[in-house]
Order: sequence, then structure tokens, then C-alpha cells
Amino acid sequence: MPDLPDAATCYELLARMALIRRFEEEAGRQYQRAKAGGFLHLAIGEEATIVGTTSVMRDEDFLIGTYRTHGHAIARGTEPNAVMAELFGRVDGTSGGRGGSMHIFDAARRFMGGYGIVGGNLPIAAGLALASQYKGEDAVTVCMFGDGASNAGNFGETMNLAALWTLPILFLVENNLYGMGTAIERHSAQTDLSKKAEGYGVPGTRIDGMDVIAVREAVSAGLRSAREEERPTLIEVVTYRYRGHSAADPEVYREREEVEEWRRRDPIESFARRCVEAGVLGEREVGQAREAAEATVLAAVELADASPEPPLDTMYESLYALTDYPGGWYAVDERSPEPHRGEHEADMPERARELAEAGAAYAEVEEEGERPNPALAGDAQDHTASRTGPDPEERED
Ligand SMILES: Cc1ncc(C[n+]2csc(CCOP(=O)(O)OP(=O)(O)O)c2C)c(N)n1
Ligand SMILES: [Mg+2]
Repeated sequence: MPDLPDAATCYELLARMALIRRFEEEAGRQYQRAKAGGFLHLAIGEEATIVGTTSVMRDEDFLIGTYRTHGHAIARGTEPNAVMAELFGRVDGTSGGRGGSMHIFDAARRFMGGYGIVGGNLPIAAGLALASQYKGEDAVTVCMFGDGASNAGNFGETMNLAALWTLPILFLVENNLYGMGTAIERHSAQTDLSKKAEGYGVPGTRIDGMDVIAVREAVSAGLRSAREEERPTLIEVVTYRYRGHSAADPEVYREREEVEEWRRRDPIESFARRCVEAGVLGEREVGQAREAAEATVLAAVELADASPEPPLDTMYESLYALTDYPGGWYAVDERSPEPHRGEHEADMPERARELAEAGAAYAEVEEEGERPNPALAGDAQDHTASRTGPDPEERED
């Protein structure tokens, strides 16, 4: 077992994990009260993976995650108030209340989201790393994704380019043993995910994601090889989510005993115990970390609730729309109200207009009997025979 760091670092690790845990418990509660809309994916149980990783990243490094990233943003330094306000859809949220739970984003802290498309963040991460390399920046991109995402096509595409272009990137698979309700043995032929990128030239290691120190050490090594040698690696962090996939998950795919078994290895409890037993932290400091988390989260709820909803007339603000090429009119139509080229029915090709008019005229006519089915009866226009062959009732054999 790797040694514990100094007392101040241990306290910081414990306090961060406790804050994320308490934040997410409260987010779940506020969701039940319909304060937060949309979907809500909680990472309760995965705190050591998140905090272990971010605790050894530098400010200039990029982090990109999935739709389960409230904790990732907080661990990166985003104010819990702003994350809670985003869940509530309020103006003080990280994206002005327009993104919600799945799209937490904080460019100033280089937390690059927040993506709802499984595996969609992988190529974006490669792009971030390519940009750093191109600009000669000393930044590493850490890309976190789930076990399910390792089956997506762009997993292989991204690994190939990362190895080929020697990108300063670290891949971290948060293997919580399920992709929605599908267990890893049922969704991935290779269940040792640390091996999954080796064939592309990205070597991997597997570590215990319930142990914050183990995560820290492995991520430090991965960051070093990305930063100093431009050698991408992959770390499979085996962890577990105690709650369902999202807030609306009846969890019929796993036994209660399995969840209880993982809870006994709780990353926060086990780390607190270890710190106390080693004499690095006292019970008083452990309690203090929990109390601080409680106070911060309650204040975040209060501030989020007091924050106004975005005014309706700001609906079109902050939208990304291409303006030069091709014209961005399909995103925000700022043109004059009359029909424009392609929109006026007189501009339609003659035949399309005739058909549209014939269809409209037909709509007025009462239906008499059944319409012929061209697939069975042959195409009325070219007089070919039926495409499904003779009627089986009429066959002689
Ligand atoms: C491309 C795509 N396919 C399917 C989905 C639906 N979906 C949302 S989450 C999810 C499971 C992903 O599991 P995993 O990568 O293990 O992440 P976890 O939810 O366990 O953190 C799926 C299939 C999606 N969002 N995007
Ligand atoms: Mg998963």
C-alpha cells in the first residue's frame, strides 16, 4: 500500500471527497423536490477516483469528463454554488443555467465539460491535447470516461491518433462495472480495460478506484509520461456507483448485497480510518471536514435558490452559430420575415409542387375501400409483378 502524504494533503483529500459526496446527496434530494430539471447522474462512491486524479493535476492541465461530472468540476475548483445553480437552471450557474447537470463547464479552470454523448469526449480530448502540443504549452489533457464508452468506435480512433501523434494525454476509464443497466461482462468482450488500448500503442494499468492514494500515484505517473515524454497511457480505475445510473433507475440489474459489499469499501470512510489509524489526522479533523462540507452545500442550495432564472429575452444569447461560412441562419434567423429562397413553395421544382397539390386535394376525398398495397400487388406505374412473390395461399407445393 503506498504511503500517506503529509497531514495537510490528507486533510485536503478527505475534505474534497466529503464535499463532493455531500453535494451529490443534496443534488439528489433537490432533484426529488423538482428544483433541478433534466437528468441527474450521481457519482456517489466514485469520489476517490475523481479527487485522486485532480489532486495531482496542474492548473494549466485540461480535464474533460462525461455527464457524471458535478464532482469533477468541484474537484477542479469550480464553486459548488455555481454547480448547484446550474442544476437549478439559474443565471449564476456555470453555464448561466442553460446547460444543466450534464453540461457543467468551467473554461477558466480548464474543466472542459460535461458531455452527454457516450465516448463523444474522447476525440475532443485528443483535440485539446493536440492544441497544447501545437502551441508548445506544457499542459496535459486528462480524459475521463466510463467502461461503456470504451466500446464506442471513437475509443479506438482516439487511441490510435493519441499514440501516433504522441499527444500529451492521459486516459482514465472510470470502470464502475456497468454501462447503464448492462454489466461489464455483458457489454465488453475484454473486461480487463487496461488492455483495451494496448494494440493501438497506448499501454494501460489497472488500479483500485476506491483508494484515493492509489489513484493519485497512478495518475501522477501517467501525467509525468504525458508531460515529459509525450507518451499517452490509459489507467483503468475500478470503482462503483452506489446510486442508479441516473435519478430514474429502478436498478433491477443488480442485487442489493452487491451495493452493500462495495459500500463496505467506501473510499471516504476507509481513507478517514486509515488517516486516523496512522495518526496523520485526528477524529476532530475528520469531523471538521464533514461539517465544512455540510455548511458549504447548504449555502450552495440557498444561493442557487436565490439566483434568478435567465430572462426569456436572453434565450438567443451565448449560442454558437456559424456566421460566415456556411451562413448561420438555421441557428438564429435574423432575416426579414417574408419567405426566402428555398422556403417559398413557388421555388419548389414543378413536379414536387404538383405532387404536394395532388396530395392536398386527395386529403379532401373520402376514402372508399382499401388502398392497393404496391409491394403486394405490383407497382401500378411500371406494371412489374409483385415484389414479394406469389401469394403463399396460391402456391401449389
Ligand atoms: C452515443 C451514445 N449512445 C448511447 C447513449 C445512452 N447512454 C447514456 S449513459 C450510457 C451508459 C454509459 O456507461 P459508461 O460509459 O460505463 O458510463 P457510466 O454511466 O457508468 O458513468 C448510455 C448507453 C448516449 N448518451 N450516447
Ligand atoms: Mg460505467
